[in-house]
Amino acid sequence: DRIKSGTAVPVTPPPTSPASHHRLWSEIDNVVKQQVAWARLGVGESGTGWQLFAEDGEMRMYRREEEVDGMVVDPLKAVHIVKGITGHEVCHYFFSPQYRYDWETTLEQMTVLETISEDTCLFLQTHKRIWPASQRDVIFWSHLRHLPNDQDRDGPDIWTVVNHSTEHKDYPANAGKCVRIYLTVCMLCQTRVNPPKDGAPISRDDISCKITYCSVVNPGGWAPASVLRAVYKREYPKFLKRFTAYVTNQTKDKSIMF
Ligand code: 16C
Repeated sequence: DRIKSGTAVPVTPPPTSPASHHRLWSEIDNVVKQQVAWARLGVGESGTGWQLFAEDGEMRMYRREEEVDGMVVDPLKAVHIVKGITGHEVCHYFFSPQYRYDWETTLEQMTVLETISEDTCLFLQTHKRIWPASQRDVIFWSHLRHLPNDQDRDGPDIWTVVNHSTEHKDYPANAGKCVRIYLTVCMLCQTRVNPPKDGAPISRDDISCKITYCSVVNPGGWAPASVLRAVYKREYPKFLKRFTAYVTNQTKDKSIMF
């Protein structure tokens, strides 16, 4: 009301994200930067230290065997190349709550606890129980970010989604039937475009997306190591194949979202 037309309004630089005034912002920004750097390293030329445990077409999944206090926390890195989709599209479907039940097969219930901004949400999820362990739940913030390639004009932009565990006063850990798990997940995407020679518009045949998916999940409480390793060896490949097929299917008749 007090700003009448013609009144000078102080100009402040725009925030990097609409979420930048939130209490979690400095953590979000730090974890995202770390995770992007970690994902960009890939598994190295020779894959040193990384064990290949699943392979299907262009998809490769690697893990390191690690335990903390006797609990399996094996870090995972996966790389995949999918034709016909962009990194922006992959991240849009991975981040947005309205699609999650379509592709997340281990999910029992998802609640959006807070929409911090259009690129940042707080989620509570319960997942299916694995016998003989207790059911698990998780609270995490999820942040979608576009990193334009300023240095190398021919290099691809990056689109990324980072999910990282946090706490919420209304949902204390291990208070009900679920054991709280702790996770850090990064989906990092680079789109490659093969420009058509005749100057024709770019079609889905001309694009592919390189996906790097990194994850560390701490089961939060007792679960047999053999069961845990058997479950993730089955579930991670299933997830990445199903999810990318979902994105391909959702986007095939839509215009390309670069
Ligand atoms: O990144 C993924 N999804 C995101 C959006 O949901 C988000 C959430 C990740 C939750 C991953 C942990 C889920 C563990 C639940 C237990 C598994 C139930 C299996 C049921 C079989 C009937 O980042 C995609 C995530 C892909 C999930 C792969 C599963 C990884 C298992 C790790 C071991 C968890 C410990 C379970 C202790 C009993």
